[in-house]
Amino acid sequence: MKLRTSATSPYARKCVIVALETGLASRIEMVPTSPWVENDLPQDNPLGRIPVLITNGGEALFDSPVICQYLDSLHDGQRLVPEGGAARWTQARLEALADGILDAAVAKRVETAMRPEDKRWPGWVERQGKAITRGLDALEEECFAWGDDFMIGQITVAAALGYLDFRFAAENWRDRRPRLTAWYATAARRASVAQTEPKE
Ligand SMILES: N[C@@H](CCC(=O)N[C@@H](CS)C(=O)NCC(=O)O)C(=O)O
Repeated sequence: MKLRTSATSPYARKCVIVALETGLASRIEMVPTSPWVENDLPQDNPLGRIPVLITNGGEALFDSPVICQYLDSLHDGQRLVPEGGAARWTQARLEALADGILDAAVAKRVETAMRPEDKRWPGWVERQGKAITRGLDALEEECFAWGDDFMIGQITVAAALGYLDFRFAAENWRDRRPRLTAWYATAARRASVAQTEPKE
């Protein structure tokens, strides 16, 4: 299998964490790909986004939730994406919440760091910022219930918090969120999380 990935993409990071947690990483060739430069990425994903997983059968899978589900179907260990029961929906919702924080943070990053200054829209940045704040506040309320779980929902939360540290460190998401801060301090020590810290 090949994973089109980048060391800065939090969505790709989710997939690599799943690969490490499930022991599949050695079966995946990492193919560094930037979605922002002209290349053949659209041949694999018409949306021009990473991550994309090319299976051994040659199928190109995207986006990150689909790739994580696929990887989780390839091992015999503890499922990271629960197959059924209440846990399935709890994890799916948490993944959607953390992916949504990421979507807002990536949109804010594009608006503040990539869009030409004369074309920026401060109201859009403010809207994304509010979504991030509300999402983090929800995680602060909910994280006490996670216990030792580190499944697809918590993996996505770790990717989201790591991205905020990477791109928006000055905004200090830890402020007034002691439970989430403590949870992430523990999660960040896992080998799969520590090894995938984002870098330029
Ligand atoms: N929902 C997608 C989001 C993927 C995504 O937005 N990836 C970014 C890199 S972090 C990208 O490729 N952006 C290029 C673009 O949107 O044109 C997923 O979960 O994989």
